[in-house]
Amino acid sequence: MKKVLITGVTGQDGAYLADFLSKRGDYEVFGSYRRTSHRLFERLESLDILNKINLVRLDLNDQISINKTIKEIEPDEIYNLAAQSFVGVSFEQPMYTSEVTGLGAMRIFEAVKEYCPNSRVYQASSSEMFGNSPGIKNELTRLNPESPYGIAKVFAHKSAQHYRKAYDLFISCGILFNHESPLRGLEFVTRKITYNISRIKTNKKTKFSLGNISAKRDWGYAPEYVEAMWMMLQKDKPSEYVISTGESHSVEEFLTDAFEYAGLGDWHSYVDVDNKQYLRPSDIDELLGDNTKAIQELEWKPKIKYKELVKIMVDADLQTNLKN
Ligand code: NAP
Ligand code: F7E
Repeated sequence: MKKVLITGVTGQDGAYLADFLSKRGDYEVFGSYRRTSHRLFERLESLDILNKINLVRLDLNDQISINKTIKEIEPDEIYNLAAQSFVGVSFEQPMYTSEVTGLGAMRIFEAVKEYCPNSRVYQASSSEMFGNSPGIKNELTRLNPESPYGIAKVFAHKSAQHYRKAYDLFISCGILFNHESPLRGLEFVTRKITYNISRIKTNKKTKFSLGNISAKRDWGYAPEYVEAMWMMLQKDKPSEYVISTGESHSVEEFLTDAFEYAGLGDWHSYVDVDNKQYLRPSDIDELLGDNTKAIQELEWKPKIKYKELVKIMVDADLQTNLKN
């Protein structure tokens, strides 16, 4: 059995990756979480895999816990998914975001260099690093971040490349575009829309607010994206890969399609937009990814595209809300 460590196993991607790897049958899965005053394993429970994961306590702000974990487990593969991942909050907490999302990744690479240099490492890079660089984005597009989160991810991405070159570590970076699912955090725009639709449908709410609905994103399906992470670590050499669907849609389109699919019709009577609370000091107009390298070198291809994703997320939230 190979040993794998997933940092951020309580998050959306951590849960799906743990599910994928534990079902393969050839991995002993270790997943890291940080100590809180309440239980935070609902995603792992919803996938019915909590008892398949060896949970370890680790905080990306604490080098000691990182060193101890990596030294003790000596993982064959490490997926660094932990981060302060919400772009909106990164404007309010730029230093904290830099500590966790930026320096936190470097702390992992440093521990790998010292204690486990043969581990293969996946770093969760992000399309947010491109900012408003023009056109469709690939692995060579200029990094031009528009948020403290994007800046922290660039730091982590460049650190990954540095540790790879200087110390010959196997670190691959997945430049993932937005990927969503029924397990997406409630504050991200797609889930916010589908969750609120389910509340409106069940008469628990009448209205909600959004910010900039003209922004366009390349939205894919999270369970497929975690498989691409694994594929990257099975290659002979580490590299960077854009993972995207190659289609972009605006928040307004998502809103329109989700309301229509849920049978609520026109969203205008339920949603107020351009609400100051949700507008960012700077935003990215459009993120659209060119996934040619992933298709050619990883033989990875997205199957679930935008329309199907809207349906999956609306159906899942409606089902859960009808039960509660
Ligand atoms: P997520 O749902 O927000 O999960 C983030 C995970 O990081 C959670 O398990 C969280 O723990 C953990 N975490 C936060 N701060 C930590 C700290 N100081 N120490 C240790 N763990 C900490 O994010 P996701 O959507 O699964 O994304 C996974 C990774 O991919 C992130 O690095 C994100 O930035 C990156 N990414 C995501 C997307 C996307 O569209 N989803 C696209 C590109 C890149 P708690 O549960 O305790 O909060
Ligand atoms: O925003 C606009 C918002 O927060 C998408 C993270 O996983 O993907 C994600 O970051 C767009 C933005 O995702 C609301 O201004 C309008 O233009 O769902 P989001 P994000 O910022 O693209 C990248 C690739 C990551 O790496 C990140 O970790 O939607 N928007 N109104 C809104 N966004 C939110 N959250 N809430 C609103 O009310």
